[in-house]
Amino acid sequence: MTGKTEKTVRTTCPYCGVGCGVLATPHADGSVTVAGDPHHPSNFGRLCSKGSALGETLSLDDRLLYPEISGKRSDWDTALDLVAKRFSDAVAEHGPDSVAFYVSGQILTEDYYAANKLMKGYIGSANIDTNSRLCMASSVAGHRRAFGTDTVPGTYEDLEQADLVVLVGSNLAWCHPVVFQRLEAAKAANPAMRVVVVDPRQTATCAIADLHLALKPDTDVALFNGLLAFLVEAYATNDQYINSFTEGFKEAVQVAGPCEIGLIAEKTGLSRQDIALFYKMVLKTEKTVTLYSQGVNQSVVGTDKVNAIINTHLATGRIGRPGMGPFSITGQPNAMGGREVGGLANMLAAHMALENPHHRQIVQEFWNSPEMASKPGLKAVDLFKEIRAGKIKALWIMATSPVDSLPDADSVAEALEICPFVAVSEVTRAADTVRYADVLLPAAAWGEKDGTVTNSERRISRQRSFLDLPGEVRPDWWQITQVARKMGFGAGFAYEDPAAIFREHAALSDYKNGGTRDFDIGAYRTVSGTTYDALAPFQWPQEFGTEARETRFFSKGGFFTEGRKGRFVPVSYQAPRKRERTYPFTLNTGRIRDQWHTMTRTGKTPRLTSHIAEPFAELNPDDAARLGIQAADLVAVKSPHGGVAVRALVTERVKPGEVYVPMHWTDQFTSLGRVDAVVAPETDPHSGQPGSKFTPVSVTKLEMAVYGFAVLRNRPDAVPADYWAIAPVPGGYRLEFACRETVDTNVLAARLAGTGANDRSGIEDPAAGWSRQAFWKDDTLQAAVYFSKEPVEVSRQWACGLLTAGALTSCQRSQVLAGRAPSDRPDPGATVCSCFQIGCNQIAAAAREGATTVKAIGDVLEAGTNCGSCRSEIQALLDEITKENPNETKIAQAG
Ligand SMILES: Nc1nc2c(c(=O)[nH]1)N[C@H]1C(S)=C(S)[C@@H](COP(=O)(O)OP(=O)(O)OC[C@H]3O[C@@H](n4cnc5c(=O)[nH]c(N)nc54)[C@H](O)[C@@H]3O)O[C@H]1N2
Ligand SMILES: Nc1nc2c(c(=O)[nH]1)N[C@H]1C(S)=C(S)[C@@H](COP(=O)(O)OP(=O)(O)OC[C@H]3O[C@@H](n4cnc5c(=O)[nH]c(N)nc54)[C@H](O)[C@@H]3O)O[C@H]1N2
Ligand code: SF4
Ligand SMILES: [Mo]
Repeated sequence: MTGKTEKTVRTTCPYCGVGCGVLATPHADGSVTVAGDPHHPSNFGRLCSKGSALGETLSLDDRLLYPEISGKRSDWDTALDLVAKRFSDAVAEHGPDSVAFYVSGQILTEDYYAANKLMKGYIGSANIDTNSRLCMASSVAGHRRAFGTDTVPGTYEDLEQADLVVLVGSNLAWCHPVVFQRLEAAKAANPAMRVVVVDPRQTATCAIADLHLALKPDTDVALFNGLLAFLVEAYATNDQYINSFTEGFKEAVQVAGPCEIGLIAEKTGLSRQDIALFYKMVLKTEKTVTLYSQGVNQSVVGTDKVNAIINTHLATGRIGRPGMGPFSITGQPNAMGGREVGGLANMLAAHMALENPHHRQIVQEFWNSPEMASKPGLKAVDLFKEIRAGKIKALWIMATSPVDSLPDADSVAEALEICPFVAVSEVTRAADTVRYADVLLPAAAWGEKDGTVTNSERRISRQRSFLDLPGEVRPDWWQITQVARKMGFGAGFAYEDPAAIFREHAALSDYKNGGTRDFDIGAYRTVSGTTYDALAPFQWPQEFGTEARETRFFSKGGFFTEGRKGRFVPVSYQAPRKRERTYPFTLNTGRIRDQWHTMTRTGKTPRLTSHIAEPFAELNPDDAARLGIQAADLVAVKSPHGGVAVRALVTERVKPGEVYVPMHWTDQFTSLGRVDAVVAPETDPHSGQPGSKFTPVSVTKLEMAVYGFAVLRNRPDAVPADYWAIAPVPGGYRLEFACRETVDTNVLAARLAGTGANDRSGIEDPAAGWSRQAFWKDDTLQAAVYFSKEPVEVSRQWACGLLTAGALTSCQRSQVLAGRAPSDRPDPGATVCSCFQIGCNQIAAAAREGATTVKAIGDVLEAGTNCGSCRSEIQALLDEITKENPNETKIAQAG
């Protein structure tokens, strides 16, 4: 990796949909410094833990640098010829619907535009779908039902200006940390502001909640239908808004039924008091924002959840004005850009509708397209079912790892085995889906590519390159353009740079628009390369001839339905599936603070893996006791589709009957941790989005004869154990493992330690079943391996520190075998603050010394003072230490 210059470049973070501006400075030694861009209107200089660690994730380890065919190095011409030929042959023999693209909300708008144009306008099929199907599809469907188009009406500022923020199915503190920090700061400045969290689980986000509604999974529609009825019965609706700008109100109210708090309490499992309190807060507060994310979208009733929420905002007219509105926050950096170019199988470019013949005509005319798709293509889950059934002959996957992230993931892997031709564009070799590629196309990564992304508040920002392209990697837009040309579509794909694509995209958005469509960035339809290079972040719409400005939608109607009215959508509550005897738990899945999806980038840096280094299942203490599971035991979580083996994390944060497993771990980091192998492939009937947060599962203790923990200088080629999980640490790796049968600990330890040591020491007590072994190169530790009959109780933070401790004295060497930190260096405990590597024991100690606020902890330990992502966890720790029941006091304050 080499920097182009030492010049600081303004770019945008490649992770979440907050879309923070980043200042990146490459240095001559290959390192890159990153800082928040103080001028970017999304973050004003802030970055979260993932953004702050970006510079540490850019190494070329495991990077794909050259095209490969069947696992052998090739060259671009041969590889692209083959892709073009296999697609053209399949189309010629089996028709356009026999091929497909599966793309991602992590490619840039220019990449996405080209892919969508090639499939829908030139190949003539709508078989292009994207991982946004797993992410935003229910919001898209809900928006289109209510607004006639996929529009997010508000802005981030609304959250700051609101007096009530309702977070539904969103762990904002961990998943959109910078927006969370903006909210936190606004709440501190406005003591009247209230925050309500609606989530079955107690999350880090609850640290700022005045009220946490831990409802039963998938009962949100009952809660929001009840709210609509409550507002109607309290005469709190905005009749002028309803009458002038909307339709369908009466029917929606009728279907929602009367507000019977007792019944709602029964359905949702919430107390009557909490429900009444919540409803009254909404009633009283004009400036209400309801922000929602995957607890809403990823559900078989996701679209209904979205409309149940939107109905309450239409009924009160609280939409599109400062401080109010329904707000679907996006996950990926370019989820919105993908929607703008029509990357979903049922959409058309520039927010036009595939099912609308007039729209199809506009796009075909503009593209001068030979063959337009005329019916929706296959949505992701169906697409992979069809692939498995042999119907799809050629598939191109780009910037997503379906064998990890799609439900019923083992069947997805089988589908890829069956598919006659699979091309994968990727940046890394260490991604599970790469195994299934016939052709591997090395893609340019963040820092190497140029283009635009759109964040959750419709703000378009530039990603700019500041590194040279390593090896032969090429950006995704280039790959698509080349294949299109080789398929004979050169005239439509004459682009020489991303600016040319952006210009065309902008021109299409204003082509025959005249205010009939929400997405309009006509102001950029003639943008020059230089202006594009210097493009400052702007919000859409920005019509031709207008200046960039702050924009909101629908305060005075102007919806994009036929009659320009907003639509109330009647939604009836459907009780979630009952738990069966064999699968008595509900599996909930999602994210953790410091990892990004399948960890191909965030899993590379010790700073980010130090927060949580192993896959886990959060289990309620009552369930754990009943099942004979203790903290740190290993458990199997299984459904009829598949299973995972993960560490038990026994916690009150989840309710009895529920279990939470993160989505991040793949075969690259653990033995059996791909949670989507367990998730059922059931989808919402309107959006096709899978219900990734609700799968009936069983949970059982895994009986292990031997447990182990090791710190290793080098990563072993294979771990001969039934369970293992590995993570990088400074100077090497940490490894957790366990074996069902007893093992020869000497042999296993030596296998893990690998070569490189010239000395070995060890102690063991075979009767008690433990053994500890250390491998040395002179006096420097190469590996320390600990075995026990029970989960190993060695301080992880201390042991990991041994790899960077250099040469050790004989006294220190004996401490390694004792498995204990010396008393003058107390165990810091599990890392809470990843920026300053501060552990929970250090925070507890400081709290006992009187530092009982987050600020005081920051003053003494620095923890929480850089990116701030850990502040809600510090607060939770302090609450625990000071033995305050946060929810009770906060409810009392709010009431
Ligand atoms: N650290 C980190 N941040 C990320 C990402 C990441 O991988 N790591 N990914 C990004 C992406 S692509 C996305 S889409 C976003 C996702 O951001 P979020 O949606 O905030 O994250 P999740 O953890 O998937 O799920 C949110 C919450 O939904 C709750 N939930 C489950 N079932 C229900 C239910 O029935 N009702 C309600 N009300 N809530 C429920 C879960 O308990 C969980 O706490 O995060 C983005 N940001
Ligand atoms: N059970 C469960 N499953 C889920 C979810 C859940 O909450 N629970 N969430 C769902 C959601 S919301 C999402 S968004 C998905 C995310 O799931 P995925 O999209 O599968 O996850 P990523 O790890 O982000 O995959 C991106 C891949 O693209 C590669 N890449 C990075 N940059 C580039 C580039 O510029 N070009 C190319 N060609 N490749 C690149 C990365 O190395 C990585 O392998 O998971 C979904 N699956
Ligand atoms: S909040 Fe964090 S991950 Fe999201 S864009 Fe900002 S820095 Fe990146
Ligand atoms: Mo997502």
